[in-house]
Amino acid sequence: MRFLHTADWHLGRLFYGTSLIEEQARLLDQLVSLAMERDIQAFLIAGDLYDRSVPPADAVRLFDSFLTRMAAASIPVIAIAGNHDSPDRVGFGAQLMRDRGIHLSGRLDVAGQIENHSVKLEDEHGPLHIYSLPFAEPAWVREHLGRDDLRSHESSMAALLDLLRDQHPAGTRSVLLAHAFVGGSSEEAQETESERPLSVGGTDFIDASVFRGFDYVALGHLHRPQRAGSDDIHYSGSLYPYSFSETDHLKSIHLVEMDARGQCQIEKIQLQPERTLRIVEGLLEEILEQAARERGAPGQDDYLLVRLLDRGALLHPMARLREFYPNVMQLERPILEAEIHRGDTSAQPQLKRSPADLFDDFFHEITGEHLSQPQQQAYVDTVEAMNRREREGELERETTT
Ligand SMILES: [Mn+2]
Repeated sequence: MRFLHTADWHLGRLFYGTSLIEEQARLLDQLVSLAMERDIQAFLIAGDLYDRSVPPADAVRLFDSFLTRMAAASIPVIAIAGNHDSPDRVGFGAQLMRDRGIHLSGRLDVAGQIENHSVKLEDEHGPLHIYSLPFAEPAWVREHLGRDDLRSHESSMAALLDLLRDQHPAGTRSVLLAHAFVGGSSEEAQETESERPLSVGGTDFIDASVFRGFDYVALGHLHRPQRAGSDDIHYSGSLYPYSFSETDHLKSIHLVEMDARGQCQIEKIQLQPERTLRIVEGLLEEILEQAARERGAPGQDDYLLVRLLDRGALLHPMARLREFYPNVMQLERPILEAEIHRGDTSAQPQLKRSPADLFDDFFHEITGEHLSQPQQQAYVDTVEAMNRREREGELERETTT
């Protein structure tokens, strides 16, 4: 069995207010060509199909065109909703599309039967069962399974996987699609700046051992391609770098070849975006001189973070840079920032702190006290309820991070 594993497309993403839809469309063209050339038997997408629960029309059109091309080529597509997707919107028409080999899992619904979350494919070695678990908050799983003990992402996932294992025919091969934060340890799992945390308070981390028994686990959520605690569990990484913390990633797609015993050979195929993200660092005049020399060379319209190492005032640096580099998205002045924040150790690491910790800082700033346990819980409950409403499409969120 030969299949492609990809994830975190984030179609419709805005990057500093600029739509990336053209880049995304070109990359999907590459994926379709690859699927045909390598004669794959299934195409897996492990969540975050869209960037928002209410995606822009051009993103929906692009996904529609992708599915249509795959159906026309008779290549089965198995896709799940991620934490950025609206479960019901992703699930629209799912029953109708199944007959055409398009398997979309939007809302998690495993009570009693798992038909909507499993696809049986055949190859020369026999059957292969592909299970798809869309992202679901522990609160939903708890209610859905009527299990009051499920309080964490890890215990919820473990309960769902037990259900799948119970129904899996012994001796046959299996693949699982999931959207979660998984690894050998939370320190090893490498996050970037473009993932939205799955949990506001508490931990969203799931130990890789919870996934034992599946021949291949195709994960989405972490945007850096990586192995997750075991040789059978992988993140393909995102379609495109969605933050400047990802400029060193080689974004790729996993071509997986599974043998008769379920052993997998993985080939990472690199994606070739036309415009990419780059960081340019130096003195303003040096950067401008170099840009003038290289005028017309490829890469000038890449999306840039320019880190200016000058001291003192500069006149219109952004406008001057954009004469050569039209897509400068962000300017940084690390030396000035270091001077401003000298002695203020909280300035930089704040980026890495959880929303709950930041809120506690704010509360402390205002009241001089830290949040009590019940207050902390009230904060977490409120934000989680807001996130849930946003995914359900009841609350429009204008800005995406
Ligand atoms: Mn994502």
